[in-house]
Amino acid sequence: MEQENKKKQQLEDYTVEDRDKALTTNQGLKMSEDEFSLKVGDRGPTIMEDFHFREKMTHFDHERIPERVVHARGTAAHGYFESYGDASDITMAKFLSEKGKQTPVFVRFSTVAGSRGSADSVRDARGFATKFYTEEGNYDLVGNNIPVFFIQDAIKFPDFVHAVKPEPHNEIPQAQSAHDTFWDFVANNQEAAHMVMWHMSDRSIPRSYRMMEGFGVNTYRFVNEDGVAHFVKLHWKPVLGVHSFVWDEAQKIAGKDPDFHRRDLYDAIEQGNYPEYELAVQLIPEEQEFAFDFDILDPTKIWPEEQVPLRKLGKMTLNRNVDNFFAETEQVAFHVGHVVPGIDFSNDPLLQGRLFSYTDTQLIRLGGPNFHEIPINKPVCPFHNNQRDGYNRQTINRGQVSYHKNSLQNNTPNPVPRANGGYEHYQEKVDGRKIRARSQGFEDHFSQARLFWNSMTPIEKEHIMKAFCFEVGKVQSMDIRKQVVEMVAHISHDLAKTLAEKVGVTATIETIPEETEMKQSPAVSMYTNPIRFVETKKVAVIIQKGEEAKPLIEALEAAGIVVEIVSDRQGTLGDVISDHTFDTASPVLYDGLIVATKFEDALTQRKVETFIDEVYNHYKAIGYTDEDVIQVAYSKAPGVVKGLEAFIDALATDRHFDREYAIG
Ligand code: HDE
Repeated sequence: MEQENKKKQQLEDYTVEDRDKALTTNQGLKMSEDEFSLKVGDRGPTIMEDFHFREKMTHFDHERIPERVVHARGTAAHGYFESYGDASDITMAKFLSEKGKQTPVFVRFSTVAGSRGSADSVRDARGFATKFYTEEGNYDLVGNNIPVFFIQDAIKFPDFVHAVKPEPHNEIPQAQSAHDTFWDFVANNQEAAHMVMWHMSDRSIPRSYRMMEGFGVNTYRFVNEDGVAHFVKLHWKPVLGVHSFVWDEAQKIAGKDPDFHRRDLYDAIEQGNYPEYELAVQLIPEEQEFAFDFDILDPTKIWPEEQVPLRKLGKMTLNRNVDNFFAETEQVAFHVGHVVPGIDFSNDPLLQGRLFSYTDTQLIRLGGPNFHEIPINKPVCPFHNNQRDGYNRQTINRGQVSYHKNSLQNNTPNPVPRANGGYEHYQEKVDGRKIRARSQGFEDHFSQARLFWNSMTPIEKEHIMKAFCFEVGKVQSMDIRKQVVEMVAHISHDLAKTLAEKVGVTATIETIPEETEMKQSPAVSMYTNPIRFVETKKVAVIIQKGEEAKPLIEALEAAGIVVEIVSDRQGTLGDVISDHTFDTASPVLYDGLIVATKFEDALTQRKVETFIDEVYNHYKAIGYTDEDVIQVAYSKAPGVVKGLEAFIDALATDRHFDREYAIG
């Protein structure tokens, strides 16, 4: 249960209710008319005097701010984090210091490449950025749903982003990596190999923001009161488990409901189905920095969970939607440098560059240095310093003094020592020559790409292979296709051979030595230990008459399933309400389907069958009430079942992939 939420209280001071109020200008002047501009005669020109018109139009003309250069498309929610216990043995961060301690949070999920108006279900990594409003200041954990990244050094980030964004000459394609510049970048910057394997896997088409993991990606440090430090990687584990679309479905959803993930999160929270994620940490003591066969500072490497186990620290619950998308979701400003005592950095060269980029980008995006005063970004603890002025300054700092050191104000605001909560950077000893080079430990680009491939179940391998064929098949340049195949041959000859054949290139695969070592990390597979559940899954029920459907619908709802009725019309059907027709609903928007009727009208029945086909082709659970309503071939297939109990069981399995081999 959530206790008092300080952030919620703070935001209330800024939240305005416009309902039942008189319309005024921004100066508070009540207006008698808002439909007509001030004119000379009712057919004459508008006159300059019309301050109301000018104010309204000028405000409108300036409504837009630049979208985020990456992660432009996102959605967010409020919630709280609760610590499982006392983690003071590893970090002095106060929000982790006692069991049951709660901290308000704000989380923004996003896609990376697409513009603000692009579709949610595209193939992409997802951002997972959390702002903890702690008593010691804001702590931002700015992560993704994939644990590695495309590049090793931040200086390449502009190149990578230029390559994945729409191509500059014609701004095509939107929110997709299936184009020449992306794959040209990958083939020529082979540190991307591991990330590309994750990107081609089902991880990059998550079913829901509620059902994906989050990873800090970079290596950070935890430091305790005694100054003892560990290298750490941070993880979010969704309580519902990790679940994905299939590719054909994801592409169709992009058209049928481009807001799918946004809507899914919003609806779940409105319905009281609060998404939950556990925060976990992997710890490597300082003295074991070089004890692994990968470099622990390399952001293209995971720390296999089997080698470095997870320690769970607490749970986050998202329980409140935003009141205003722009004010909160759009204006929230995350930064990896927003830390609290006990959390510190490593020399991971991607992280070092991120430490510069995040504040810098807010300056242009939010229009100046006072973005920390925007309500969503404001800490819930007091903040005092000698920074002053700038565009849109809101704080009214009283007094004569805005400098340090001073005597007029008894030398305050004053820095405080670590013992009193002052942040002190970890005193790492660093020694070296200035050099622009890749560290030797960062040179191996393929071992973990292979580790990932070897850890996949057959169906995951097949999906990766198909994703490669799709993406590389969209590349126009045959030379780039060939380069990608040759790169993939360093990961798996089988994968490279299939790819070469499917995309029509002859590549020199045999000359690349085939790796025989078959290391695995089962934790990276989505399907090795899937979590089965039905609560919050969305099911369409096809009926004609309401009377017979009510008990069925009530039973589904009692199991926590979200039900929508689809029929040949909307509105009252007996004692239930039909939500959709076959035109307003789409089979790709549901996790499962129950067919409870057959329509006499041939055209309508054709629509039902098309609906069933699509749910079937995406391997989703299908229930039927009677043999007459379903085709015989389907009724014998895995995951197509008669009766409620069998359906609930079938729905708990996300996808019945064995269907592909059962018939057809
Ligand atoms: Fe970001 N990233 N990033 N990034 N990133 C931004 O900041 C950057 C990286 C991530 O919901 C930008 O406010 C550099 C890794 C998320 O508001 C920008 C590098 C990871 C979000 C920026 C990286 C991320 C951003 C754009 C390589 C996973 C959205 C707008 C050195 C751990 C946050 C903004 C939100 C946003 C820079 C790489 C996650 C430009 C230079 C790795 C979730 O500052």
